[in-house]
Amino acid sequence: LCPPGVLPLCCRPPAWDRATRPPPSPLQPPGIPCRSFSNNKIQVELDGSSGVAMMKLKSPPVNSLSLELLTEFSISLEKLENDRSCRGVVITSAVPKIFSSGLDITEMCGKSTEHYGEFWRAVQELWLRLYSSSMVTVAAINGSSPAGGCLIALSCDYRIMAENPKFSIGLNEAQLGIVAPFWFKDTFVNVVGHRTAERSLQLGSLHPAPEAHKLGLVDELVPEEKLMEKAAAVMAQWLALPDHARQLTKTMMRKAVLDRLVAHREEDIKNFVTFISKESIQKSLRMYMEMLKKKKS
Ligand code: CO8
Repeated sequence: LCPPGVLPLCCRPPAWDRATRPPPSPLQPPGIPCRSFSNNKIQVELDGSSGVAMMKLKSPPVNSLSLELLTEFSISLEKLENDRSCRGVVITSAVPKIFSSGLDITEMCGKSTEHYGEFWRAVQELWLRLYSSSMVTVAAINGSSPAGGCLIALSCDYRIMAENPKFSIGLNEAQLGIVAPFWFKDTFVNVVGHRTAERSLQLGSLHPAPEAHKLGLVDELVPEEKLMEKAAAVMAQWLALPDHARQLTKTMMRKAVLDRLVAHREEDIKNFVTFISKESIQKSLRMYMEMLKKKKS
């Protein structure tokens, strides 16, 4: 039970319905830092003095976005969003060499249609929360970041990537025989522009870090050991501005894309379930998983 005057998380308006941060709770005096928290899949530490949280994905071996990780990710963002002392979040990985391998393919293979529906709703939920976040969001990309991993990074306000050319990033869905949905595409276009997005999406390209930087897919490259220092500096620059002006500007830039999914959410789930349930698509995904396993041996 929540204390009087505090809505439970599930009853609070989602971030994309709010132009600015929620009013302070009478039970939470300003200046009190929220506790750090972690679960099986995510570790969050909030620095009360700077108002910046460090969120680390820790789901080895490759931080694939399973239903559990997606859910924990959304809950963690919601907790920070509702904490007045938190103004920004750096998203990074606790797994060496991998930021996130994207959606967990095993969640999309050989499961029931109900499961596919639940899974896709969780993917939508995370994107809606992250893309509409009123916090400053910085992706510190310390490893490879294909498909859904790239979407997480694209949804942030700023992307800094470790300059290792072995790390790659992109929306490679076409390589798996699947199609990135319209809101993945919209998010990509908003970062790199139409032409670059069109070519990269059709080819399912994974861009090595230096190429990703050239295309504007990531904003900066830094040596891996400087990644967190750089993220803190970028965060300080963005937080130097008044929150409300930055938040309203962000809403203005992103609202049309967010509204499009909100308006077509159920239809998008239906489309996903129909598409992913097709035997031809299931076969492509199974072959892709086998290819990943063979690559090892
Ligand atoms: N999901 C599930 N398992 C995965 C995934 C994944 N996305 N990625 C890797 N794994 C598994 C591997 O199969 C392997 O399993 P096992 O140990 O049992 O053999 C284990 O994780 C480790 O993988 P690797 O040995 O390949 O690890 P490496 O460090 O050599 O490479 C990479 C890491 C670069 C991340 C590599 O694993 C890779 O390229 N993975 C595939 C990434 C990918 O293509 N993801 C796309 C997912 S689809 C998506 O996100 C958007 C879908 C939109 C759907 C729209 C439909 C309408």
